[in-house]
Order: sequence, then structure tokens, then C-alpha cells
Amino acid sequence: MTTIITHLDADGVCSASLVRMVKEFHNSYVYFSHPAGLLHDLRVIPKDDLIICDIALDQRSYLEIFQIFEEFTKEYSIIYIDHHAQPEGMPNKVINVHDPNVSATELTYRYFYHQLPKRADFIALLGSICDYLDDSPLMQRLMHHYERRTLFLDAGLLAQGLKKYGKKAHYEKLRDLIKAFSHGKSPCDIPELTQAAINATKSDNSKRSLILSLYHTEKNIAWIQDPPSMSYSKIAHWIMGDSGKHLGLAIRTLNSKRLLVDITIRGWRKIDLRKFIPEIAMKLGGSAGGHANAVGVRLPQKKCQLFLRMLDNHPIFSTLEPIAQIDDLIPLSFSNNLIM
Ligand SMILES: [Mn+2]
Repeated sequence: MTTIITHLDADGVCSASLVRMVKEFHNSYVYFSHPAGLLHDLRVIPKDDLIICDIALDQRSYLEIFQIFEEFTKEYSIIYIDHHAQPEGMPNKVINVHDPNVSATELTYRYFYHQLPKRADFIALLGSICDYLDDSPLMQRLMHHYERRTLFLDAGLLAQGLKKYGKKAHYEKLRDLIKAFSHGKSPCDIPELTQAAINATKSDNSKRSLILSLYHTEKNIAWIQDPPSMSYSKIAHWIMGDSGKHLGLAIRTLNSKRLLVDITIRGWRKIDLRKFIPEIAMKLGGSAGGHANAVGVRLPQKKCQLFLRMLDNHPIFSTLEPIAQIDDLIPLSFSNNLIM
């Protein structure tokens, strides 16, 4: 047998659905995990061949995970499919499928391509769209197998529906979802997911104008402190877009650990955020990780203001073209009409 361990976001769910489409893994059991929980989960799940998808290797537990992988591969196989930054080295026998530029779903699709049914391209696209990584050459090519608007409807239903579904209490439902996807169903075929997506979207929409009234701007960044609870990545995205600044930051004071803040950062895809943000975070006793366009930072709370200042004054911004402002994109003749 083979056991799948995957992340419980859309990229993870789609990766696992693709694995389950491979005949050999039709009945593989799916466990859900996350970077901070992987070490613990590897210790408790029954020994088996493993396929691990979309779970970053946490720096703090990396050495122990490395040892467990080594131990595992004496008797079992491990295929590790991921697109997050990777600490150096992986035990020899681990099949390491890694590319930081595409989604884990795309990597899974590529790795198992010759064993997948035709319809697998649809799931590959959904996972990639939901992880904002649908601009790779392969995904752009596959996108033309479908019709954009319908494809994005299904992707939106999945991403939004998982906000409710993607929690511990719903693991069994997530397994059913993966089963349904691997049998050719789409998000719109699953009424509960669809309803959850609509509710989540209505709730997001109702908070948008309030969120946009609460953020602050500096020269290059827009930030918001402890906004009403909803997806922090969406908030960071909204304030980035609304402000026209290079970055949007949503800062959350951690309830359980009063002395820390988590900062979710989004950019316009003009720079690789990993090239300068982790460095600043580390200088201030924090840590950071993520993708070119989406980074999360954890910092001591008392360093938060300094972090914002250092980030805002980073020389990298002077090398970038300014973000186009809406007024600049409206032809002058139209603006004149309005004044008259
Ligand atoms: Mn992912």
C-alpha cells in the first residue's frame, strides 16, 4: 500500500486527487498535515510507502525529518513533491520532486503524467489557479483545453469552499472531496462545497469596504494591523491593490503567544519577495517563508514597527517601475469630460 500525506489547501487537495487517479494509488489513504505538524505526523502514522505533497520542510524540524526519512527509506519508498524553499539536501533514496516556480499540483501532474487519465489536466489547473501559479508554460497550455470562465468558476468554488471545509473537523469530508475529484467530479458537483464557497464569498465581500478603511500606507507598502478575522492573504491582496503600493501586509498579533506577530505579505509579481524579506525578518529575530509572490513572516511583536520601516526603505523598491495608478491609465480626454 501507499499512504498520501498532503496539505489541506486547494493545492494539496488537488495534488492528492491526482495521486489517487493513478491506478496503483486508487485506494491510498490520505492524511492531512502542514509544515509545523509534519514531524509529529510522520511519527504517528502507520509505516508505509509515502507520497508527500505540498508540505514545506520546516527549518526547525528539518534535521529530525531528515532522520525519519532516512529511517523510512530503509524499508519503504518516499516520493516528496513540493514547491516551497527547501533546506539543503534530502536523503538519497527519497524521490525529491521539486520546483519552486510551479504549484505542487503541477509537479504531481508532471511526475505521474503517463499514468494519469486525460481529465487530470482539469484538476492540475484547479490546484495551480488556487495557488496563483497558473502562469507556467504547461498550465497556460492546458488552460486552452477548457474555457477560462468556467474553469475559474470551479477554481473559485474550491478555494472559497475550502475555507470552511479545510479544517480539522472536516477531514473526512476532504477525503470524500479528493475521492470525488479523482473520479472526475468538479467542485460545482459538490453542493456542500459550493454552498460553503458562496457563504464565504458573501462574508468576504461584506467586509471589504471596512478593511479598505482601516489600512495605512508608507512610501512603498500598505499595512493593516489586526483586521477583522478573514483570510489574511486576501486582505493583504486587497490593500496592495487598493493602495497601489508595491506590497500589502496584514499583521496579526498572535493570541496564544502575545509577544509575536504573523505578517502575511503579497506583491504584484514584479519582484521575488523571498530575495529580501526573509533577510530582514531574520535580522530582527524572526523567520519567513513562502513563494515569490506570497510570503509569511513571524516576528517578535516589539520589532514589528522596525520591520515595516526597514521594509519600506529597502533599496530594491527604487529599482522597480512604480505601480501604474488608475488615473494614469484613463485617457486624458475622458478625464476632461468628467471635469466639464
Ligand atoms: Mn502549494
